[in-house]
Amino acid sequence: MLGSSIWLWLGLAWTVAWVDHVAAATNGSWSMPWLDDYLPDAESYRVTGPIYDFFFYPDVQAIVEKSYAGYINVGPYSDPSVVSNLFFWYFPAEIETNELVVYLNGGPGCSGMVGLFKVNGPISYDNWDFFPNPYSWHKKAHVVYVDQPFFTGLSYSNTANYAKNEFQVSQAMYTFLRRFLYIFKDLQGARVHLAGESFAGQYLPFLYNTIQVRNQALRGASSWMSTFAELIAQYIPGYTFTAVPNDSGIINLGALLVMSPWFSPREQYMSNLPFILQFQSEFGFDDYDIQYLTQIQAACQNQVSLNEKTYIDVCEAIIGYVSAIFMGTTDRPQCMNAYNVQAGFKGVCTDTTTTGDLSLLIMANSAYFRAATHTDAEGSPAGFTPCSSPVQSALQVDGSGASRRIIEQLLDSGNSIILASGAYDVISNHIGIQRALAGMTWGGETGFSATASYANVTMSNGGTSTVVRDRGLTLIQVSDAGHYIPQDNGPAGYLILDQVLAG
Ligand SMILES: *[C@@H]1O[C@H](CO)[C@@H](O)[C@H](O)[C@H]1NC(C)=O
Ligand SMILES: *[C@@H]1O[C@H](CO)[C@@H](O)[C@H](O)[C@H]1NC(C)=O
Ligand SMILES: CC(=O)N[C@H]1CO[C@H](CO)[C@@H](O)[C@@H]1O
Repeated sequence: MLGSSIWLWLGLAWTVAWVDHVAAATNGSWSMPWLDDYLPDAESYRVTGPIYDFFFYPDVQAIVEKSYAGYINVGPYSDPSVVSNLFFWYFPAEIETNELVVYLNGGPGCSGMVGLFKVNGPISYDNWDFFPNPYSWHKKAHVVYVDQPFFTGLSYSNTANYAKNEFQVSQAMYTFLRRFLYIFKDLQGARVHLAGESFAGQYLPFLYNTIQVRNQALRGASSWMSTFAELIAQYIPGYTFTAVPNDSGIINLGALLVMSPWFSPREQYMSNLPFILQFQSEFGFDDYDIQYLTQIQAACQNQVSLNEKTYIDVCEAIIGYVSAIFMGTTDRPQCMNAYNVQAGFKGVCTDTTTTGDLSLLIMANSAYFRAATHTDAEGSPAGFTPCSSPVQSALQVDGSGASRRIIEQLLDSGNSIILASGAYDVISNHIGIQRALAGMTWGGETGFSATASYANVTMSNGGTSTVVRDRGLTLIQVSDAGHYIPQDNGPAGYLILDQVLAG
Protein backbone atom coordinates (compact mmCIF):
# COMPACT_ATOMS: atom_id res chain seq x y z
CA MET A 1 0.00 0.00 0.00
CA LEU A 2 1.33 3.38 -0.99
CA GLY A 3 -0.40 5.01 1.93
CA SER A 4 2.08 3.69 4.48
CA SER A 5 3.33 6.90 5.98
CA ILE A 6 6.73 5.66 7.06
CA TRP A 7 7.59 4.80 3.45
CA LEU A 8 6.19 8.11 2.38
CA TRP A 9 8.42 10.15 4.68
CA LEU A 10 11.48 8.02 4.10
CA GLY A 11 10.95 8.43 0.39
CA LEU A 12 10.57 12.15 0.73
CA ALA A 13 13.74 12.49 2.81
CA TRP A 14 15.67 10.42 0.29
CA THR A 15 14.24 12.46 -2.58
CA VAL A 16 15.20 15.75 -0.99
CA ALA A 17 18.74 14.47 -0.55
CA TRP A 18 18.78 13.38 -4.17
CA VAL A 19 17.58 16.77 -5.40
CA ASP A 20 20.50 18.41 -3.63
CA HIS A 21 22.86 15.82 -5.02
CA VAL A 22 21.67 16.28 -8.60
CA ALA A 23 21.74 20.06 -8.32
CA ALA A 24 25.30 19.99 -7.02
CA ALA A 25 26.51 17.36 -9.45
CA THR A 26 25.17 19.12 -12.50
CA ASN A 27 25.57 22.65 -11.20
CA GLY A 28 21.87 22.67 -11.85
CA SER A 29 20.54 25.67 -10.01
CA TRP A 30 20.12 29.13 -11.47
CA SER A 31 21.67 30.47 -8.28
CA MET A 32 25.30 29.95 -9.14
CA PRO A 33 26.88 32.82 -7.22
CA TRP A 34 30.41 32.06 -8.46
CA LEU A 35 29.20 32.93 -11.97
CA ASP A 36 28.60 36.50 -10.82
CA ASP A 37 32.33 37.10 -10.95
CA TYR A 38 32.76 35.17 -14.17
CA LEU A 39 29.92 36.59 -16.29
CA PRO A 40 29.32 40.29 -16.96
CA ASP A 41 26.11 41.73 -15.59
CA ALA A 42 23.11 42.48 -17.78
CA GLU A 43 23.59 46.24 -17.85
CA SER A 44 27.11 45.92 -19.27
CA TYR A 45 25.57 44.51 -22.44
CA ARG A 46 23.37 47.51 -23.12
CA VAL A 47 23.79 48.94 -26.60
CA THR A 48 24.49 52.62 -26.14
CA GLY A 49 26.25 54.30 -29.03
CA PRO A 50 25.05 54.38 -32.64
CA ILE A 51 25.53 51.16 -34.61
CA TYR A 52 26.58 53.18 -37.65
CA ASP A 53 26.60 56.85 -38.51
CA PHE A 54 22.86 56.74 -38.14
CA PHE A 55 22.46 60.36 -37.23
CA PHE A 56 19.64 60.61 -39.74
CA TYR A 57 17.85 57.59 -38.32
CA PRO A 58 16.75 58.59 -34.80
CA ASP A 59 13.93 56.01 -34.83
CA VAL A 60 16.44 53.25 -35.48
CA GLN A 61 18.75 54.52 -32.76
CA ALA A 62 15.88 54.64 -30.25
CA ILE A 63 15.15 50.93 -30.84
CA VAL A 64 18.78 49.93 -30.57
CA GLU A 65 19.25 51.66 -27.23
CA LYS A 66 16.65 49.38 -25.62
CA SER A 67 18.64 46.29 -26.62
CA TYR A 68 21.56 44.27 -25.26
CA ALA A 69 24.42 42.79 -27.25
CA GLY A 70 27.80 41.20 -26.73
CA TYR A 71 29.57 37.97 -25.92
CA ILE A 72 28.82 35.16 -23.53
CA ASN A 73 31.77 32.90 -22.84
CA VAL A 74 30.55 29.31 -22.98
CA GLY A 75 33.93 27.90 -21.96
CA PRO A 76 34.37 26.01 -18.68
CA TYR A 77 34.22 28.15 -15.55
CA SER A 78 37.15 26.16 -14.19
CA ASP A 79 39.54 27.38 -16.92
CA PRO A 80 39.51 31.15 -17.39
CA SER A 81 42.10 30.95 -20.18
CA VAL A 82 39.39 29.49 -22.45
CA VAL A 83 37.51 32.16 -24.35
CA SER A 84 34.68 30.61 -26.38
CA ASN A 85 32.49 33.59 -27.09
CA LEU A 86 29.08 33.36 -28.69
CA PHE A 87 27.71 36.71 -29.85
CA PHE A 88 24.07 37.59 -29.19
CA TRP A 89 21.77 40.55 -29.65
CA TYR A 90 18.78 40.59 -27.35
CA PHE A 91 15.67 42.74 -27.85
CA PRO A 92 13.30 42.72 -24.87
CA ALA A 93 9.68 42.66 -26.00
CA GLU A 94 7.78 45.91 -26.41
CA ILE A 95 4.98 44.36 -24.33
CA GLU A 96 4.80 42.63 -20.94
CA THR A 97 5.38 38.96 -21.69
CA ASN A 98 7.00 35.81 -20.40
CA GLU A 99 7.83 34.43 -23.86
CA LEU A 100 11.37 34.33 -25.27
CA VAL A 101 12.21 33.43 -28.86
CA VAL A 102 15.77 32.23 -29.48
CA TYR A 103 16.47 32.81 -33.17
CA LEU A 104 19.16 31.08 -35.24
CA ASN A 105 19.97 31.46 -38.90
CA GLY A 106 20.98 28.47 -40.97
CA GLY A 107 23.66 28.21 -43.61
CA PRO A 108 25.31 26.45 -41.87
CA GLY A 109 27.52 29.35 -40.88
CA CYS A 110 25.12 32.28 -41.43
CA SER A 111 24.97 34.97 -38.76
CA GLY A 112 21.91 35.65 -36.65
CA MET A 113 22.36 39.25 -37.82
CA VAL A 114 20.91 38.17 -41.17
CA GLY A 115 17.73 37.24 -39.31
CA LEU A 116 17.82 40.38 -37.20
CA PHE A 117 18.28 42.85 -40.06
CA LYS A 118 16.56 41.06 -42.92
CA VAL A 119 14.01 38.57 -41.65
CA ASN A 120 12.08 39.40 -38.47
CA GLY A 121 14.10 41.85 -36.35
CA PRO A 122 13.31 45.37 -35.18
CA ILE A 123 15.43 47.12 -37.82
CA SER A 124 15.67 46.45 -41.52
CA TYR A 125 17.61 47.91 -44.43
CA ASP A 126 17.42 48.26 -48.16
CA ASN A 127 20.63 49.51 -49.75
CA TRP A 128 21.55 51.97 -47.02
CA ASP A 129 18.04 52.94 -46.15
CA PHE A 130 17.49 51.78 -42.56
CA PHE A 131 14.02 51.66 -41.03
CA PRO A 132 12.02 50.07 -38.19
CA ASN A 133 10.38 46.80 -39.26
CA PRO A 134 6.61 47.11 -38.68
CA TYR A 135 6.40 43.30 -38.34
CA SER A 136 9.28 42.89 -35.91
CA TRP A 137 8.86 39.84 -33.70
CA HIS A 138 10.00 41.79 -30.63
CA LYS A 139 6.62 43.54 -30.64
CA LYS A 140 5.13 40.22 -29.46
CA ALA A 141 7.94 38.42 -27.60
CA HIS A 142 11.48 38.84 -26.28
CA VAL A 143 13.84 37.84 -29.06
CA VAL A 144 17.53 36.96 -28.93
CA TYR A 145 19.56 36.44 -32.11
CA VAL A 146 22.68 34.31 -31.76
CA ASP A 147 25.76 33.88 -33.96
CA GLN A 148 26.63 30.20 -33.76
CA PRO A 149 28.39 27.76 -34.06
CA PHE A 150 31.80 29.30 -33.23
CA PHE A 151 33.30 31.45 -36.02
CA THR A 152 29.88 32.29 -37.41
CA GLY A 153 29.36 36.05 -37.65
CA LEU A 154 31.12 37.64 -34.69
CA SER A 155 31.46 34.48 -32.58
CA TYR A 156 34.88 32.94 -31.98
CA SER A 157 36.92 30.73 -29.69
CA ASN A 158 40.57 30.49 -28.69
CA THR A 159 40.35 26.73 -28.16
CA ALA A 160 37.31 25.21 -29.87
CA ASN A 161 37.62 24.31 -33.51
CA TYR A 162 34.89 24.54 -36.14
CA ALA A 163 31.91 22.44 -35.05
CA LYS A 164 31.83 19.09 -36.83
CA ASN A 165 28.55 17.69 -35.60
CA GLU A 166 25.25 18.57 -33.97
CA PHE A 167 26.43 17.33 -30.58
CA GLN A 168 29.13 20.03 -30.45
CA VAL A 169 26.69 22.65 -31.72
CA SER A 170 24.09 21.75 -29.09
CA GLN A 171 26.50 21.62 -26.16
CA ALA A 172 27.73 25.16 -26.81
CA MET A 173 24.20 26.48 -27.32
CA TYR A 174 22.91 24.79 -24.16
CA THR A 175 25.63 26.45 -22.08
CA PHE A 176 24.89 29.73 -23.86
CA LEU A 177 21.20 29.54 -22.94
CA ARG A 178 21.84 28.67 -19.31
CA ARG A 179 24.25 31.60 -18.97
CA PHE A 180 22.07 33.99 -20.96
CA LEU A 181 19.13 33.24 -18.67
CA TYR A 182 21.41 33.59 -15.66
CA ILE A 183 22.57 37.03 -16.79
CA PHE A 184 19.11 38.29 -17.76
CA LYS A 185 17.44 37.27 -14.53
CA ASP A 186 14.06 38.71 -15.55
CA LEU A 187 13.89 35.90 -18.10
CA GLN A 188 14.38 33.03 -15.63
CA GLY A 189 11.28 30.86 -15.89
CA ALA A 190 10.28 32.43 -19.24
CA ARG A 191 8.91 30.07 -21.86
CA VAL A 192 11.79 29.53 -24.27
CA HIS A 193 10.85 28.90 -27.90
CA LEU A 194 13.55 27.73 -30.29
CA ALA A 195 13.15 29.28 -33.73
CA GLY A 196 15.15 29.58 -36.90
CA GLU A 197 15.30 28.93 -40.57
CA SER A 198 16.82 26.64 -43.17
CA PHE A 199 19.82 24.71 -41.74
CA ALA A 200 18.51 25.55 -38.26
CA GLY A 201 16.20 22.64 -39.19
CA GLN A 202 19.25 20.56 -38.28
CA TYR A 203 20.50 22.62 -35.32
CA LEU A 204 17.25 23.14 -33.47
CA PRO A 205 15.77 19.64 -33.08
CA PHE A 206 19.14 18.43 -31.72
CA LEU A 207 19.33 21.45 -29.39
CA TYR A 208 15.73 20.99 -28.24
CA ASN A 209 16.52 17.37 -27.46
CA THR A 210 19.70 18.33 -25.55
CA ILE A 211 17.78 20.80 -23.41
CA GLN A 212 15.14 18.17 -22.65
CA VAL A 213 17.76 15.62 -21.61
CA ARG A 214 19.40 18.16 -19.31
CA ASN A 215 16.01 19.22 -17.99
CA GLN A 216 15.15 15.60 -17.25
CA ALA A 217 18.34 15.16 -15.25
CA LEU A 218 17.43 18.23 -13.22
CA ARG A 219 13.76 17.30 -13.02
CA GLY A 220 14.24 13.61 -12.20
CA ALA A 221 14.29 14.34 -8.53
CA SER A 222 11.52 16.89 -8.76
CA SER A 223 9.12 14.49 -10.42
CA TRP A 224 9.64 12.00 -7.60
CA MET A 225 8.98 14.84 -5.22
CA SER A 226 5.75 15.75 -6.93
CA THR A 227 4.56 12.14 -6.78
CA PHE A 228 5.21 12.11 -3.06
CA ALA A 229 3.75 15.58 -2.74
CA GLU A 230 0.46 14.38 -4.21
CA LEU A 231 0.36 11.67 -1.57
CA ILE A 232 1.24 14.12 1.19
CA ALA A 233 -1.54 16.40 0.00
CA GLN A 234 -4.02 13.61 0.80
CA TYR A 235 -2.94 13.73 4.44
CA ILE A 236 -2.24 17.40 5.00
CA PRO A 237 -5.12 19.67 3.99
CA GLY A 238 -3.97 22.85 2.30
CA TYR A 239 -0.50 21.48 1.52
CA THR A 240 0.89 22.87 -1.74
CA PHE A 241 4.11 22.04 -3.45
CA THR A 242 5.84 23.41 -6.53
CA ALA A 243 7.07 20.39 -8.44
CA VAL A 244 9.63 22.34 -10.43
CA PRO A 245 11.23 25.11 -8.39
CA ASN A 246 11.83 28.28 -10.37
CA ASP A 247 15.49 28.25 -9.46
CA SER A 248 16.15 24.70 -10.59
CA GLY A 249 18.06 25.53 -13.77
CA ILE A 250 15.35 23.88 -15.85
CA ILE A 251 14.76 25.70 -19.14
CA ASN A 252 11.03 26.07 -19.63
CA LEU A 253 10.85 24.88 -23.23
CA GLY A 254 8.04 26.07 -25.48
CA ALA A 255 7.61 25.37 -29.17
CA LEU A 256 10.14 24.49 -31.86
CA LEU A 257 9.81 26.47 -35.09
CA VAL A 258 11.76 26.10 -38.30
CA MET A 259 10.91 28.17 -41.36
CA SER A 260 12.09 26.79 -44.72
CA PRO A 261 13.53 23.85 -42.75
CA TRP A 262 16.37 21.58 -43.88
CA PHE A 263 15.65 18.33 -42.05
CA SER A 264 15.29 15.45 -44.50
CA PRO A 265 17.74 15.72 -47.41
CA ARG A 266 16.70 12.49 -49.09
CA GLU A 267 13.32 13.95 -50.04
CA GLN A 268 14.36 17.59 -50.09
CA TYR A 269 17.31 17.20 -52.48
CA MET A 270 15.21 15.05 -54.78
CA SER A 271 12.48 17.71 -54.94
CA ASN A 272 14.72 20.44 -56.38
CA LEU A 273 14.31 19.31 -59.98
CA PRO A 274 10.53 18.75 -59.81
CA PHE A 275 10.20 22.21 -58.26
CA ILE A 276 12.37 23.90 -60.89
CA LEU A 277 10.65 22.11 -63.77
CA GLN A 278 7.39 23.79 -62.81
CA PHE A 279 9.02 26.94 -64.21
CA GLN A 280 10.45 25.31 -67.32
CA SER A 281 8.99 27.87 -69.72
CA GLU A 282 10.00 30.86 -67.57
CA PHE A 283 13.56 29.56 -67.46
CA GLY A 284 13.54 28.72 -71.16
CA PHE A 285 15.34 25.38 -70.69
CA ASP A 286 16.38 23.63 -73.87
CA ASP A 287 16.62 19.86 -74.42
CA TYR A 288 20.25 19.82 -73.39
CA ASP A 289 19.44 21.52 -70.07
CA ILE A 290 16.73 19.01 -69.28
CA GLN A 291 18.93 16.09 -70.21
CA TYR A 292 21.80 17.39 -68.10
CA LEU A 293 19.59 18.14 -65.09
CA THR A 294 18.05 14.68 -65.33
CA GLN A 295 21.52 13.13 -65.20
CA ILE A 296 22.45 15.11 -62.11
CA GLN A 297 19.16 14.08 -60.54
CA ALA A 298 19.99 10.38 -61.14
CA ALA A 299 23.43 10.82 -59.55
CA CYS A 300 21.80 12.61 -56.62
CA GLN A 301 19.30 9.76 -56.22
CA ASN A 302 22.21 7.30 -55.94
CA GLN A 303 23.84 9.36 -53.21
CA VAL A 304 20.73 10.00 -51.11
CA SER A 305 19.92 6.29 -51.23
CA LEU A 306 23.34 5.50 -49.81
CA ASN A 307 23.35 7.63 -46.71
CA GLU A 308 21.64 10.26 -44.61
CA LYS A 309 24.16 13.04 -45.12
CA THR A 310 22.85 16.57 -44.80
CA TYR A 311 25.16 17.85 -47.54
CA ILE A 312 25.66 16.06 -50.86
CA ASP A 313 27.54 18.06 -53.46
CA VAL A 314 26.17 16.33 -56.54
CA CYS A 315 22.64 17.13 -55.30
CA GLU A 316 23.63 20.77 -54.81
CA ALA A 317 24.65 20.77 -58.47
CA ILE A 318 21.04 20.99 -59.67
CA ILE A 319 20.51 24.48 -58.29
CA GLY A 320 24.14 25.25 -59.15
CA TYR A 321 23.62 24.35 -62.80
CA VAL A 322 20.42 26.36 -63.16
CA SER A 323 22.07 29.38 -61.52
CA ALA A 324 25.15 29.04 -63.71
CA ILE A 325 23.40 28.83 -67.06
CA PHE A 326 22.05 32.34 -66.59
CA MET A 327 25.35 33.86 -65.61
CA GLY A 328 26.86 35.94 -68.36
CA THR A 329 24.35 34.79 -70.95
CA THR A 330 22.30 37.34 -72.81
CA ASP A 331 20.10 34.95 -74.77
CA ARG A 332 18.32 33.74 -71.62
CA PRO A 333 15.38 35.74 -70.39
CA GLN A 334 15.57 35.03 -66.66
CA CYS A 335 17.90 34.65 -63.74
CA MET A 336 17.65 32.06 -60.99
CA ASN A 337 17.16 33.33 -57.46
CA ALA A 338 17.19 30.21 -55.31
CA TYR A 339 15.75 32.12 -52.35
CA ASN A 340 12.78 33.47 -54.24
CA VAL A 341 12.19 32.19 -57.73
CA GLN A 342 9.59 34.89 -58.50
CA ALA A 343 11.99 37.67 -57.46
CA GLY A 344 14.46 36.22 -59.96
CA PHE A 345 11.88 36.49 -62.72
CA LYS A 346 11.53 40.17 -61.81
CA GLY A 347 15.27 40.72 -62.13
CA VAL A 348 16.36 40.42 -58.47
CA CYS A 349 19.02 37.82 -59.05
CA THR A 350 21.06 37.67 -55.83
CA ASP A 351 20.20 37.04 -52.22
CA THR A 352 19.43 40.49 -50.82
CA THR A 353 20.28 39.37 -47.27
CA THR A 354 23.95 38.79 -48.03
CA THR A 355 25.77 39.37 -51.29
CA GLY A 356 23.04 41.37 -53.01
CA ASP A 357 23.11 44.25 -50.51
CA LEU A 358 26.30 45.11 -48.68
CA SER A 359 24.71 47.37 -46.03
CA LEU A 360 24.96 44.75 -43.26
CA LEU A 361 28.51 43.75 -44.18
CA ILE A 362 29.81 47.31 -44.14
CA MET A 363 27.86 48.39 -41.06
CA ALA A 364 28.91 45.34 -38.99
CA ASN A 365 32.55 46.00 -39.80
CA SER A 366 32.40 49.64 -38.76
CA ALA A 367 33.99 50.90 -35.55
CA TYR A 368 30.59 52.31 -34.52
CA PHE A 369 28.95 48.90 -34.68
CA ARG A 370 31.77 47.10 -32.88
CA ALA A 371 31.83 49.60 -30.03
CA ALA A 372 28.04 49.71 -29.63
CA THR A 373 27.67 45.91 -29.63
CA HIS A 374 30.72 45.28 -27.41
CA THR A 375 32.42 43.24 -30.12
CA ASP A 376 35.60 45.29 -30.29
CA ALA A 377 37.23 43.27 -27.50
CA GLU A 378 40.75 41.98 -27.94
CA GLY A 379 40.70 38.68 -29.81
CA SER A 380 37.32 39.24 -31.45
CA PRO A 381 37.18 38.62 -35.20
CA ALA A 382 38.56 41.43 -37.33
CA GLY A 383 36.08 40.85 -40.12
CA PHE A 384 32.38 40.02 -40.14
CA THR A 385 30.85 38.10 -43.02
CA PRO A 386 27.12 37.27 -43.10
CA CYS A 387 27.86 33.61 -43.92
CA SER A 388 31.09 31.76 -43.12
CA SER A 389 32.36 29.19 -45.62
CA PRO A 390 34.72 27.36 -43.20
CA VAL A 391 31.86 26.87 -40.73
CA GLN A 392 29.77 25.42 -43.54
CA SER A 393 32.57 23.17 -44.83
CA ALA A 394 33.26 21.77 -41.36
CA LEU A 395 29.63 20.68 -40.95
CA GLN A 396 29.39 19.15 -44.42
CA VAL A 397 30.99 15.96 -43.15
CA ASP A 398 28.67 15.73 -40.15
CA GLY A 399 27.47 12.22 -39.47
CA SER A 400 24.69 13.29 -37.09
CA GLY A 401 22.16 12.41 -39.79
CA ALA A 402 18.92 14.02 -40.83
CA SER A 403 17.04 15.69 -37.98
CA ARG A 404 13.84 14.11 -39.31
CA ARG A 405 14.13 11.24 -36.82
CA ILE A 406 14.68 13.66 -33.90
CA ILE A 407 11.58 15.58 -34.96
CA GLU A 408 9.62 12.30 -34.94
CA GLN A 409 10.84 11.55 -31.41
CA LEU A 410 10.07 15.06 -30.16
CA LEU A 411 6.54 14.82 -31.55
CA ASP A 412 6.09 11.38 -30.00
CA SER A 413 6.97 12.81 -26.60
CA GLY A 414 4.30 15.48 -26.91
CA ASN A 415 6.20 18.58 -28.03
CA SER A 416 4.82 21.24 -30.30
CA ILE A 417 6.66 21.62 -33.62
CA ILE A 418 5.92 24.21 -36.28
CA LEU A 419 7.34 24.15 -39.80
CA ALA A 420 6.73 26.76 -42.47
CA SER A 421 7.39 27.00 -46.18
CA GLY A 422 7.19 29.78 -48.76
CA ALA A 423 5.87 28.85 -52.20
CA TYR A 424 8.73 30.62 -54.07
CA ASP A 425 11.60 29.10 -52.08
CA VAL A 426 13.72 26.72 -54.15
CA ILE A 427 16.33 25.50 -51.67
CA SER A 428 13.96 24.18 -48.98
CA ASN A 429 10.97 24.05 -51.27
CA HIS A 430 7.47 23.06 -50.26
CA ILE A 431 7.41 19.95 -52.44
CA GLY A 432 10.36 18.50 -50.53
CA ILE A 433 8.90 19.44 -47.16
CA GLN A 434 5.57 17.82 -48.04
CA ARG A 435 7.29 14.65 -49.30
CA ALA A 436 9.45 14.43 -46.18
CA LEU A 437 6.44 14.81 -43.88
CA ALA A 438 4.46 12.25 -45.90
CA GLY A 439 7.20 9.71 -45.08
CA MET A 440 7.53 10.56 -41.39
CA THR A 441 5.89 8.56 -38.62
CA TRP A 442 4.78 10.27 -35.46
CA GLY A 443 1.97 9.72 -32.98
CA GLY A 444 1.49 6.20 -34.37
CA GLU A 445 0.68 7.24 -37.94
CA THR A 446 2.61 8.13 -41.08
CA GLY A 447 2.14 11.56 -42.65
CA PHE A 448 -0.83 13.82 -42.04
CA SER A 449 -3.84 11.72 -41.10
CA ALA A 450 -7.45 11.96 -42.22
CA THR A 451 -8.22 13.90 -39.07
CA ALA A 452 -5.63 16.65 -39.69
CA SER A 453 -7.16 20.11 -39.51
CA TYR A 454 -6.76 22.51 -42.43
CA ALA A 455 -7.38 26.25 -42.42
CA ASN A 456 -6.87 28.87 -45.11
CA VAL A 457 -5.87 32.21 -43.65
CA THR A 458 -6.20 35.33 -45.78
CA MET A 459 -3.29 37.64 -45.06
CA SER A 460 -3.74 41.38 -44.67
CA ASN A 461 -1.39 41.86 -47.64
CA GLY A 462 -3.59 39.76 -49.88
CA GLY A 463 -1.88 36.36 -49.95
CA THR A 464 -3.22 33.17 -48.43
CA SER A 465 -1.54 30.85 -45.99
CA THR A 466 -2.63 27.31 -45.24
CA VAL A 467 -2.25 25.96 -41.72
CA VAL A 468 -2.29 22.17 -41.33
CA ARG A 469 -2.28 20.69 -37.84
CA ASP A 470 -1.98 17.10 -36.77
CA ARG A 471 -0.64 15.28 -33.70
CA GLY A 472 1.50 18.16 -32.42
CA LEU A 473 2.86 19.17 -35.82
CA THR A 474 1.80 22.39 -37.53
CA LEU A 475 2.75 23.11 -41.15
CA ILE A 476 2.19 26.65 -42.43
CA GLN A 477 2.41 27.08 -46.18
CA VAL A 478 2.68 30.68 -47.32
CA SER A 479 1.67 31.41 -50.91
CA ASP A 480 3.44 34.72 -51.28
CA ALA A 481 6.98 34.29 -49.92
CA GLY A 482 10.35 32.76 -50.68
CA HIS A 483 13.03 31.34 -48.37
CA TYR A 484 12.97 34.20 -45.83
CA ILE A 485 9.24 34.14 -45.18
CA PRO A 486 8.89 37.11 -42.75
CA GLN A 487 11.14 39.28 -44.96
CA ASP A 488 8.90 38.69 -47.97
CA ASN A 489 5.63 38.65 -46.08
CA GLY A 490 5.51 40.34 -42.66
CA PRO A 491 1.88 39.35 -41.91
CA ALA A 492 2.71 35.68 -42.65
CA GLY A 493 5.64 36.01 -40.25
CA TYR A 494 3.19 37.12 -37.58
CA LEU A 495 0.84 34.24 -38.39
CA ILE A 496 3.79 31.90 -37.84
CA LEU A 497 4.89 33.62 -34.61
CA ASP A 498 1.34 33.45 -33.25
CA GLN A 499 1.37 29.65 -33.75
CA VAL A 500 4.64 29.50 -31.83
CA LEU A 501 3.38 31.56 -28.90
CA ALA A 502 0.17 29.51 -28.77
CA GLY A 503 2.08 26.20 -29.04
C1 LIG B 1 10.99 32.01 -7.21
O1 LIG B 1 9.64 32.22 -6.89
C2 LIG B 1 9.44 32.81 -5.62
C3 LIG B 1 7.95 32.83 -5.34
O2 LIG B 1 7.22 33.17 -6.49
C4 LIG B 1 10.07 34.19 -5.60
O3 LIG B 1 9.91 34.79 -4.34
C5 LIG B 1 11.54 34.06 -5.93
O4 LIG B 1 12.13 35.33 -6.03
C6 LIG B 1 11.73 33.32 -7.24
N1 LIG B 1 13.13 33.10 -7.45
C7 LIG B 1 13.73 33.38 -8.61
C8 LIG B 1 15.19 33.06 -8.67
O5 LIG B 1 13.15 33.86 -9.57
C1 LIG C 1 -8.21 26.12 -48.95
O1 LIG C 1 -8.05 26.62 -50.27
C2 LIG C 1 -7.85 25.62 -51.24
C3 LIG C 1 -7.52 26.29 -52.56
O2 LIG C 1 -8.46 27.29 -52.85
C4 LIG C 1 -9.07 24.73 -51.30
O3 LIG C 1 -8.88 23.69 -52.25
C5 LIG C 1 -9.31 24.11 -49.93
O4 LIG C 1 -10.52 23.37 -49.94
C6 LIG C 1 -9.41 25.20 -48.87
N1 LIG C 1 -9.46 24.56 -47.57
C7 LIG C 1 -10.25 24.98 -46.58
C8 LIG C 1 -10.19 24.22 -45.30
O5 LIG C 1 -11.00 25.94 -46.70
C1 LIG D 1 26.95 24.22 -6.10
C2 LIG D 1 28.16 23.75 -6.81
O1 LIG D 1 28.52 22.60 -6.72
N1 LIG D 1 28.82 24.64 -7.52
C3 LIG D 1 30.00 24.34 -8.29
C4 LIG D 1 29.70 24.45 -9.78
O2 LIG D 1 30.86 24.33 -10.54
C5 LIG D 1 31.90 25.24 -10.23
C6 LIG D 1 33.01 25.02 -11.22
O3 LIG D 1 33.18 23.70 -11.54
C7 LIG D 1 32.32 25.05 -8.78
O4 LIG D 1 33.34 25.97 -8.44
C8 LIG D 1 31.13 25.27 -7.89
O5 LIG D 1 31.48 25.05 -6.55
